Amino acid sequence: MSAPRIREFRRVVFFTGAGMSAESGIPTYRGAGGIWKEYDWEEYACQRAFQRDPEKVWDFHDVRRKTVAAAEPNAGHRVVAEVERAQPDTWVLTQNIDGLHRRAGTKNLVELHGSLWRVRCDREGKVTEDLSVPIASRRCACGAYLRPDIVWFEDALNRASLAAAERALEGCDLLVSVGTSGVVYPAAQLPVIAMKRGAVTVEVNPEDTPVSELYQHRLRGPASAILASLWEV
Ligand code: BV8
Repeated sequence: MSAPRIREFRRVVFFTGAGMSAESGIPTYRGAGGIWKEYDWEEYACQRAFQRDPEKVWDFHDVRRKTVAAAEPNAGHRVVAEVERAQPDTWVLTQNIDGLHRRAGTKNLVELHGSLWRVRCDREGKVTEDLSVPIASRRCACGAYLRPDIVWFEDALNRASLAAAERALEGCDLLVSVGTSGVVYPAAQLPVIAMKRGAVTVEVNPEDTPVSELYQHRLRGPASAILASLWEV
């Protein structure tokens, strides 16, 4: 079966993971050079670690802010944003926290795991955008620590984000999964909604993943080249 052409569909959903930003120089989580190989998430990226040592968690997240701030959206992000400009019913459901889809111009965006560029008061829960690198203040005006507004392991995902993702998947006619190992739940479960609704499904990844067999088309290669080929006239 030849690869589907994005221009032949009206309601496209891109489901993206860390591999979408690999060509921007941002490390993925698993596999070669994965961030969890260098930093144990239980030490640096979960509420328990934050309660235990907020300064250590902030030091780690300042390193990530610096890495991501130096990165640019890549050609793959730009194709995804171009698809939305041409086909307004396009949605991007990303597990990434780097903000690169937004910087590339994507508007219909659900950040399932939050964003490195938002912070939340650990006492009041108030969320604000903060682009400072390193973070200008690690504390809220109320005196409590700010924490990154990121969905860490054992954090529940935002219900409104999940509902928006489910709505997009229920209505899509093409699902393109890009650069995800498909092992983190409940996000990993979301593509099944589109599959059950009969959408055409594509997996874009240089390697096979534990969920590859769920997809009708498995396109092996880097995100930017494959997405460009799916979008070309
Ligand atoms: C929840 C935050 C419940 C951001 C992340 C035991 C204990 C505790 C929890 C669990 C447990 N067992 C199961 C769970 C549930 C857990 C889970 O799923 N664990 C897995 C690992 C077994 N899930 C959770 O904890 C979730 N919360 O369940 O809460 C609850 C419910 C109600 C009330 C209270 C609580 C929260 C999940 C979110 C965790 N947050 N990180 C951060 O700190 O960075 S995880 C991390 O994984 C990122 O968010 C990331 O987005 C996500 C998925 O990873 P991928 O994006 O797929 O990246 P990965 O590196 O894995 O793969 C990259 C892929 O790209 C590869 O396939 C590679 O081949 C490909 N690639 C490489 N180069 C390219 C490329 N592709 C294209 N082009 C290229 N050039």
